[in-house]
Amino acid sequence: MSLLKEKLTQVLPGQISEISKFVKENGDKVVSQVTIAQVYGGMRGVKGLVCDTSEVPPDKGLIIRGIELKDLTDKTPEEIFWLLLTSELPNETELKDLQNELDARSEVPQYVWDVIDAMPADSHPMAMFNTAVLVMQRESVFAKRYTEGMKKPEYWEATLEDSLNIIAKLPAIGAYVYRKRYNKGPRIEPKKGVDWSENYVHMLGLGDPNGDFSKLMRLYLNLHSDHEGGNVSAYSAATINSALSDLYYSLSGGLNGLAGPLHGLANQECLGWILDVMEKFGGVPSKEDLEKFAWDTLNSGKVIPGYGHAVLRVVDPRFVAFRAFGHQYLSDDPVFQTVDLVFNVVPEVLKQVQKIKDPWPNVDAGSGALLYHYGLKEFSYYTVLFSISRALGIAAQAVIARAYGLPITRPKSLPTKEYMKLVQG
Ligand code: CMX
Repeated sequence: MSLLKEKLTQVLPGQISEISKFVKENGDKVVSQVTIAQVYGGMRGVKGLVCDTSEVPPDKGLIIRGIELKDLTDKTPEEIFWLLLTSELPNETELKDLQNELDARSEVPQYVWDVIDAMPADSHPMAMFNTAVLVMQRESVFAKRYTEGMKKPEYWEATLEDSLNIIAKLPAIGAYVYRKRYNKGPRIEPKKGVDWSENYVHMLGLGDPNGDFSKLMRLYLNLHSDHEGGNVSAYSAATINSALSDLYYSLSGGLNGLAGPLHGLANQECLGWILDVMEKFGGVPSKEDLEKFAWDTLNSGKVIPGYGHAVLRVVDPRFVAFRAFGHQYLSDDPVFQTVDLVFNVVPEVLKQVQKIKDPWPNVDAGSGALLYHYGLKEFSYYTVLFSISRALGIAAQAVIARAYGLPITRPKSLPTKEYMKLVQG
């Protein structure tokens, strides 16, 4: 048995009995009221979901299992995955064991490469990546064991198996999508004995002479892993998984949501916006030029990508971490300098637009410039990186949900005329 499964076998029963006691004793307590504005406003702020892996207080940003992100930026994604699942960081032996598990499960079936090869050459990388996840559904341990009559208390174990099997393969799949989609040459075989992020960098084939790109990749795959339960990708995946559709179906579904320009795809849009600015002004713009460009974007009815958030009301700590990396490793890079200037100018512009609730940068505002610096210049690819990371959170949330025995998700909808009647009393 893997040390991760052993740990979960120890910690889950206590959490499950605490929750069942809590619900039994407090089942009729009211925790949220819903206004008509919220019904027609994407359910903003409506408390009605549970997510124990992480939380996002509007004034703080991401907290994973009680630890603020700023205290986790030096961790590897594997450590974050362990933390999301178990509420503790792994010790050295546990981490090594998890990395060995991932190594052992990393071989991607040949048919996945064949399916990617068969897709039109101009497919979006997200369509290629999500198709690859979905096509592997036939490997699902959960689906197989479910048809064999698996008992409900075992659902989480089968979901953990699917999680490890999928996560182990994502760097190779993501790297191949990159090489295939942008004609970078043949697939590169994984390396043995390196961590998840370094292996991904190796398989992308862009080179990493001093190891800095692998450092960025560790940070990138760490920072995008989880963002509580109500964002589009996490919520969609959890809803699909609640129907006991296995993790291949639910992860692929959630990642399709991540492919939207208001969610994960914003990181590709964001670098595009920065490069447009630089092209227009022949390099790093002046403050005045940038301010005008921002207003032109807004006045043309477009959003400024990388700014604003549905929940956050402060600078996203994930942006803070990327910016710190930029200052440490590439402060001379003009694209990064432009990102930094945008951070100084755009919030002041957005503050003047009354309807915008959060004028601050989100996770997508700076990451593209860093990837660009290390030679990953095809920004339509960036959401694939986000997906590889977000798979950690989606998988962890699914394991926990199945351990808690949460039922199928089924909120209530009403026609507009019924809401009108309700309001009229
Ligand atoms: N530029 C221009 N307008 C913006 C804006 C921005 N960066 N952020 C918000 N607004 C607008 C909204 O489009 C909305 O306008 P309408 O009422 O005309 O539709 C209005 O301000 C109110 O929006 P809000 O309540 O402040 O924000 P929402 O919760 O509705 O939306 C988000 C949040 C992220 C979709 C929005 O801020 C946005 O579109 N930002 C740019 C895209 C982006 O960076 N997305 C990545 C988010 C990170 C992630 O993936 O989770």
